[in-house]
Amino acid sequence: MKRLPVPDEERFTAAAHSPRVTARVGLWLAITFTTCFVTGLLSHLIQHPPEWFLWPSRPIWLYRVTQGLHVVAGVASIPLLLAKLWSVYPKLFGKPLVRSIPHAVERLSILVLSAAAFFELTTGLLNVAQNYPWTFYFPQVHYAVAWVAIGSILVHIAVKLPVIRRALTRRPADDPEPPSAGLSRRGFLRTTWLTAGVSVVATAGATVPLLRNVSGLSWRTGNGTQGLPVNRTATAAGVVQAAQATTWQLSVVTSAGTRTFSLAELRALPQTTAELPIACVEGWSQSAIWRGVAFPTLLTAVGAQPGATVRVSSLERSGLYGVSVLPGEHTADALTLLALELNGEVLDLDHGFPCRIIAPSRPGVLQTKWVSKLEVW
Ligand SMILES: Nc1nc2c(c(=O)[nH]1)N[C@H]1C(S)=C(S)[C@@H](COP(=O)(O)O)O[C@H]1N2
Ligand SMILES: [Mo]
Repeated sequence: MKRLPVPDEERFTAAAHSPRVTARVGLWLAITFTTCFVTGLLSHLIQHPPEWFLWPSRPIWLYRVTQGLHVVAGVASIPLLLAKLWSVYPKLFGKPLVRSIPHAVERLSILVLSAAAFFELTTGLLNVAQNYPWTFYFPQVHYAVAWVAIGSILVHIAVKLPVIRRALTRRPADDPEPPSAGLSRRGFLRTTWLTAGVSVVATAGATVPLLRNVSGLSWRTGNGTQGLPVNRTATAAGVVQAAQATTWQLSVVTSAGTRTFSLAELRALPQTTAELPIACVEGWSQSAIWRGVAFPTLLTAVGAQPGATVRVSSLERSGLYGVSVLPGEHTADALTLLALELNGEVLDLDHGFPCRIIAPSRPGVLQTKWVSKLEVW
């Protein structure tokens, strides 16, 4: 007698190839991906604000938290995604390849979803680890693919809802562990949570001061002059001479004309001291004590209104971060500083000497260093 061939799908006997496991890991993945999407969208909007968008300057740690969450949730997603793919991969061998139109849509959406998710996690991780290997290309593509990822996740969840509901509501007694050598479902899930947890702790120190010493992978914290990391040095920015020139002055352009200030004149204005974090889009953040001229003070001194929009230009001509715009919420905030000092010393050249922007709840990329011109709109 001829034996029936074993269906391909059933050759995979590990306990973790089960909807119970897939749905549980999937639930967590949905949470981490949504967190990444929302916080990433916020970061994008802050850097490219449309007319209707308003990002508050308080609490001062707001961006530090949203961007820290972005990176931590992204890191946690890596083991979760791998675990989920591992639990479902035998399905890829299911035959026939396409059973119906909905089934075809489902398979296609899973392909797009996995590709987009992998792309987001690897580009994000490399960006965090390597300090802008793709300066310009990265943020745009990472942002565009995020929409593809979230869209295909929604399709996937909609299609799978009945399976997900069944898998999450059935009691283990109704769905006993299959007899199999190797890791049980529970063991697999525990290993997955543990790996995700360890990954989080390993990177969270980049933004959570208490974890700094246990986070092996908290890149770029504490190294750099005056106790703060430096992403772009004065040498890399090509501003060493211009920043130290005795002729340096700050131009402030208003509708009434241009006022210039020497460094001594800036120092003679009333000074404000504030503890504020630098919160880089890469996820690291670190607090420091800054001292300088508050924007409301500076704007009043040139006859402009606090709350006006200010365009900030750096001495740096080549880079992408040489110009930034301070919106009204920030120029009206007494903690938005044109900083002259850091941690009790004159600003180091690498931190933006003679002066730099430091404002509460703002991405690091917008904390422009080596400022030379302010235009008040
Ligand atoms: N002119 C200029 N300002 C800049 C940058 C830059 O490349 N050029 N990098 C920004 C980025 S990405 C960050 S995170 C902060 C880091 O500030 P720090 O080097 O003082 O820590 O500076 C910001 N200011
Ligand atoms: Mo940054």
